[in-house]
Amino acid sequence: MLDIEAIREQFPILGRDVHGKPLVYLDNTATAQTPRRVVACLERMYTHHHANVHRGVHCMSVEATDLVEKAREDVRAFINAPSVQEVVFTRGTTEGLNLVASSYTELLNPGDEIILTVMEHHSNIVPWQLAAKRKGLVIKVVPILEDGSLDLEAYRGLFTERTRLVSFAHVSNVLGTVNPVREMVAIAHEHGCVACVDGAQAAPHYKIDVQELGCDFYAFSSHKMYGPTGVGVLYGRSELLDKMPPYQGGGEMIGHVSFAGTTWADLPYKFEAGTPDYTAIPALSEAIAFINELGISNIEAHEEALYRAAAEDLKEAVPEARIFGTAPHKCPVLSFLLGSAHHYDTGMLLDHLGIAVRTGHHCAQPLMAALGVEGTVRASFGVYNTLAEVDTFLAAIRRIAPMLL
Ligand code: C6P
Repeated sequence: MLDIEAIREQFPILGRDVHGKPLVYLDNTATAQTPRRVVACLERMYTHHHANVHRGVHCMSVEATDLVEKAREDVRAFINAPSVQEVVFTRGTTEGLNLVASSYTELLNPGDEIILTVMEHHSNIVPWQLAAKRKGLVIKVVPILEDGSLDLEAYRGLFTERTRLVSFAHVSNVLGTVNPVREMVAIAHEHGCVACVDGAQAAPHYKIDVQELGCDFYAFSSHKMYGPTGVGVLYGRSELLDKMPPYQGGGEMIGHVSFAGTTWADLPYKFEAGTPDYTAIPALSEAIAFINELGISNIEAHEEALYRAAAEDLKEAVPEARIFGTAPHKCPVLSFLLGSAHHYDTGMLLDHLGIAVRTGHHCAQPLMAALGVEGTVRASFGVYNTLAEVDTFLAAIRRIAPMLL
């Protein structure tokens, strides 16, 4: 059992008011709040170790470099990657996916096929569209079933002898569906394809073991898992990263530069052009320690209880409520509409009562089209949310529903 009140103490922001009401923060899927220890680490980096990494022989640069490399090892252990060479620091999930879409597709040929799913975030669609246009690739899309699960039969049916890669979300940011990654990766591998996983919404909630999942690439963001903004991780299998051309050029990623020709640094630095966010990277490591100390399965159980309470009582509070995403295995994301009320109006009224939810298409317009809606209201839970906050949320829903319906 987690001591949620003690956990909340670590998040000073949760004590603030919004429009004169105590904040109820239910937008964790967009960004989770940061505990004091993460903020303290950022401050320490600026006040004690603020020097560029991998460059200086001076003490502070060496310290900052050591902290970044320690964080790389912490990330490696967090996702059980075989080697730190396979842990690339990025700006976030979006950059990780762009890296793969831009660089891996250089190894493909016109007419080769890529499989995506209709539930993808735009950051796992648009980079592939850009690559498809550049390289003449064909994109195929897996549909969803009524409950928001992926249609696995359709997935199997999309493979042809030209399929080279699949890229899909571990967890949908709208439906909360947890996809059967291991099975989907195994199917991709049976067809000789590479499997890339968008782990943005899984990393804060579930144990990630890239070896057990079997995936070739796995991307996630720090700011969704109680870490600082501006940093993310791309795991890539070294055999593939070795074959891929650099994504960006600049300092750090080179072996030797001359006008006659330039060589690349070893992994992972070949994919880390320019000064990394060396203040945020150690703070990500602090967020990992926060998660590990609480225990990811305890976090999962607590959030599951919050989600169940909210989803069950929402239907009771407002019979006209429509919930999007009811797959048996889903994470604590509650996407809904109150009858025909506009998602924006619902979100605005909730905000005036101090409750932060996200509204709109959630950067998943093809999914919205498949659901036949323009947008939804999304309440998403983190480890510091309480059942009392779920009650506040439901009381607010009961109060605003008559104004909207
Ligand atoms: N989803 C949401 O409110 P970045 O912005 O790079 O940290 O993460 C992008 C991203 C990629 N994949 C999935 C499944 C995501 O949910 C996100 C970010 C946020 O749903 C902000 S749009």
